[in-house]
Amino acid sequence: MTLSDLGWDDSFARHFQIYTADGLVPARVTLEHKHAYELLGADGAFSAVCTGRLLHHAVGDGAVVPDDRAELPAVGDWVAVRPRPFSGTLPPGELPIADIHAVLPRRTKFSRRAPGDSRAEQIVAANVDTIFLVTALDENFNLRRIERYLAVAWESGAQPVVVLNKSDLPSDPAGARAEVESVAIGAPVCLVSAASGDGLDALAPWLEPACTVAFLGSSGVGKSTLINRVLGFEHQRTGAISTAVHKGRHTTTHRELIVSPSGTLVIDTPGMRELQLWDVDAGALDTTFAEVAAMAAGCRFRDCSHRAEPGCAIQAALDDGTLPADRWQSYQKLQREQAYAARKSNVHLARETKAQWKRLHVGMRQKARLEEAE
Ligand SMILES: Nc1nc2c(ncn2[C@@H]2O[C@H](COP(=O)(O)OP(=O)(O)OP(=O)(O)O)[C@@H](O)[C@H]2O)c(=O)[nH]1
Ligand SMILES: [Mg+2]
Ligand SMILES: [Zn+2]
Repeated sequence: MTLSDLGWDDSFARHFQIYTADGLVPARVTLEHKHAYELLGADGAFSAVCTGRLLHHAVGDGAVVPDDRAELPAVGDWVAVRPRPFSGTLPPGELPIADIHAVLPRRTKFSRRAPGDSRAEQIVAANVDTIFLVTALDENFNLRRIERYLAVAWESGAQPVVVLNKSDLPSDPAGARAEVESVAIGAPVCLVSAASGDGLDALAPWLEPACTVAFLGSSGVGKSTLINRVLGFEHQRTGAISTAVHKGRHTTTHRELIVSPSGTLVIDTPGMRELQLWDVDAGALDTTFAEVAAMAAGCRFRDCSHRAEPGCAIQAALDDGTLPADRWQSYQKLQREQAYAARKSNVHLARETKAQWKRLHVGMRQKARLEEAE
């Protein structure tokens, strides 16, 4: 495999230039364990760990700064590595080892607030071209969740495509699709059944060689089943062994990048229980809710709060039903969450800046003292 088969391009090559003199080589992260990674490069696969320096930089000056986890490699990342020299032959099944020295700037990133830590950003997948937002047409079906996923997907920089799976289940799949189309502005909607194979051809335009596509969505919607279909073989075991409370289910536990036989770079992810916004800017919300933003532009007052002002286009649209009340509520909810996330990350940023100043200051004082002593 060449680097371009793995999605490498001129822009990554430019960012990599500073590492070539050190004898580092580029590779892409294909699997993320807790503290170890698997990589794929021009010379094949590696098992890899981060250098102390990368970890140290990532976690700050001794103190663990959770936000900076986002600076550590994630699946889909391009990294600069040094393969460890070894002689002889490796035992079967074992990969040569490499040390990760740096993470190249990401072209796109899908991130969320890390569960259980409101200040930490978690990168779900990096350098993705297309995001398949997978929902199942079963009891999991929820328009509001789709809006939430779309907002994060637009922010990521990748193209979102809504994949409605399990079209074999409902009595009116076309009706469900129309409902989704009414909220998924700017994102194609594909109706498929991974079980029967129906509609899968519609995904082909995004499954080009050397393109990276990530499957995201709640647990059990059929991401791995769809991926097995795309690959044409069973990479991940899926499905229920016993239906009793998900016991024995082959639920995906790791984020993983798989190269399909036709050369598409496919990322499987474990189902997400919560998708809390992380630094989604107002622009991504306005893309997701394009028609709401357009309506609001028609309000008489530019700073209209859309509550009781005269000439409020939003209130008028709510009254005559052009704007469904639950879509408006969903927009407001995500807006509040976005404002909250922005405040949180600003507080953290302010604290970081202060810490940096302090370090700089201490450094300067030390230098002055040394100069005095000389
Ligand atoms: N009826 C029906 N069932 C499906 C379809 N696609 C997947 N399933 C079933 O849905 C269940 C979950 O499928 P998975 O592919 O494991 O779901 P997943 O999204 O990968 O789940 P996690 O790995 O936990 O995130 C399995 O029992 C599949 O057989 C479909 O199109 N129709
Ligand atoms: Mg899975
Ligand atoms: Zn208004």
